[in-house]
Amino acid sequence: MSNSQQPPIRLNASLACADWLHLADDLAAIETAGIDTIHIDVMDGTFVPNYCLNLDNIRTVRKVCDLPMDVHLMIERPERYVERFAEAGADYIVVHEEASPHLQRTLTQIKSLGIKAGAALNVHTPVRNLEYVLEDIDLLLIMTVNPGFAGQKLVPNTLRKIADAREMFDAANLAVDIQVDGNVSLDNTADMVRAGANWLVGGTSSIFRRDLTIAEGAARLRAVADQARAERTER
Ligand code: S6P
Ligand code: MG
Repeated sequence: MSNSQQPPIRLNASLACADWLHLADDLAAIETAGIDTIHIDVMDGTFVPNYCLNLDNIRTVRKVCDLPMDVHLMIERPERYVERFAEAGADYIVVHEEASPHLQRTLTQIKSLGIKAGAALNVHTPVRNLEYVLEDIDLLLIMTVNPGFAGQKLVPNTLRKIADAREMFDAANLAVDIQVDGNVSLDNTADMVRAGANWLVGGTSSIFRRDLTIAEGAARLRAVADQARAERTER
């Protein structure tokens, strides 16, 4: 597959990092800033040592925001809940390979609800674990930190994993979105995009920084990503 067929760069705002005391303002700013999607982190306190957003949060956001929502389920046995997240308004549901004993069945279940299906990989999980479900995936989420918390540092070996994943999709002639999640900062984004990522989850290190507005953070993230994509295309 040629580089010109790579999926487009997309900016994704990680809503857990928004200012929840002024959520309506932040949602309006996200839409005005030209951000493509809203990233919803869901945690169960077991698969990851934390709790985060929930079904009611998604329903509330859906009422006031038209942007597509991707729901990142960091929960054990996600197949128990995908129907409810679909009903709540998810456009993409992403489940972890490590939490889904019958991943192919769960991806098929998500698609049967009329929404896009994604698989997520923890830092230590190799891309080859997805080798036999490539055609079932609309989106691959590569964790670039250990899931559970915002504000962490990039695990550097995950850059190699992004490149391995893009190579695997190219070899299969599939233009699948590769989403990166965790410390997708203004410094790290160029390396991620050059490696083959196209869908960027922005949290405290880019879109929701204390020293920048949402519009400024998003504009800088987009500029860094576009430049890196141009460099990748020239290769
Ligand atoms: C982490 C979660 C992520 C974070 C996001 C934070 O478990 O899945 O979506 O919310 O990565 O971004 P940052 O820039 O603070 O690392
Ligand atoms: Mg996430």
